Amino acid sequence: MTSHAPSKPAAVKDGPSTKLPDETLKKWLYDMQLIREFEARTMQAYQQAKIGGFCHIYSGQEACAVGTINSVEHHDPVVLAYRDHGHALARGMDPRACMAEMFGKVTGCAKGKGGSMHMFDKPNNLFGGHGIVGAQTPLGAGLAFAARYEWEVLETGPKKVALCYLGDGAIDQGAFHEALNLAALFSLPVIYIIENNGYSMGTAIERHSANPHNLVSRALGYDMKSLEVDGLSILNLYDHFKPLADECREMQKPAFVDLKTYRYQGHSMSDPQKYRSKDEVEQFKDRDSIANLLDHLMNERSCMSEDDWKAMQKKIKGIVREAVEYAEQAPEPDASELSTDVYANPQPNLSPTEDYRHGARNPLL
Ligand SMILES: Cc1ncc(C[n+]2csc(CCOP(=O)(O)OP(=O)(O)O)c2C)c(N)n1
Ligand SMILES: [Mg+2]
Repeated sequence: MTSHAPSKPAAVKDGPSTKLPDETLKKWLYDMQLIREFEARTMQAYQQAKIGGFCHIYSGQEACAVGTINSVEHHDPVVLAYRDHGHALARGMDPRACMAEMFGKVTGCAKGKGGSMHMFDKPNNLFGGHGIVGAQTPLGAGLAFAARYEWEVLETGPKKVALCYLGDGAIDQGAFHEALNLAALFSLPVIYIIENNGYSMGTAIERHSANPHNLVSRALGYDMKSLEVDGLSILNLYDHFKPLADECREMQKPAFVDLKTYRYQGHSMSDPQKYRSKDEVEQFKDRDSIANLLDHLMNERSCMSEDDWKAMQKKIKGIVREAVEYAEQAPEPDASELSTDVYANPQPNLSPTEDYRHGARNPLL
């Protein structure tokens, strides 16, 4: 049994979330419930063999994606691991494109070629889900390098901060530490967000990681700012994460965040979950992030009624049902698509300047 999460959410006292309008918090509730409903229908479609391949469900972790993505600007790049449907929806991906991708259909966000683990959406600055554990961590540094280079050297873009998500199972990967080192050395504006759900597949964090209750100590080794926060309360998360994200953008420097969370479903759709008890899952469900925010809106802000909540749930059910129908009806990709998109086209606006290409000193050092 994992013991990684704090026992109850920390209270919010005059944090930045208290100044947010009711409508913003209602939109967060909507986004979290959209993810929850989307995942329920994804599981159903998977069980009906309409979705194939690996599929990892995000239910339980919704506050992490919604709280962090809403702490930054839409132009800030996001890169993540394979448990990626929730982030894609929180970033604004059309649920139909997300579902069609899982169905392997041509109208999916990656033309049906990526599937569940590879949600990619350039217009929404979402640089993909990645299946190799930790593989996205150097990409996070690279996205931050490009962003800072565009802002500082080319003077073609605003100050940005990149968000790079990974699981607790990725923090002991070599690539992760190499990326942290470079992010600190080059002062890259990237936040490494550990969605610490306490398990790497069926292995509890106490069994897969040394010093499992002090993940932020990894950041100390790189003299990097860090934060450990309860990721089940979206308000608490926002109150701590938002100022950090603002600081990373302003100072153009990296940070490391240990977000304590929990997943309700198994690691993937084919996990019998023998490594944890039903009681443990129920204990976390008692602290559910959606119920937590709903309670705040109904009883503390008094800006939502039972009927409002029912109407919101009904609307979301309709949107997700429509996404499934859209995915079912969309055409399969043509066989000729097998040999397209294998290599990327050069990205002229990300090319280094001539000086830098010919071995000049890294302009960001
Ligand atoms: C380099 C590498 N090693 C092993 C795997 C197999 N694998 C897939 S997911 C996973 C667990 C990762 O857990 P975590 O990072 O905590 O993410 P979570 O599934 O909890 O979101 C492992 C070991 C892999 N995909 N890549
Ligand atoms: Mg994990």
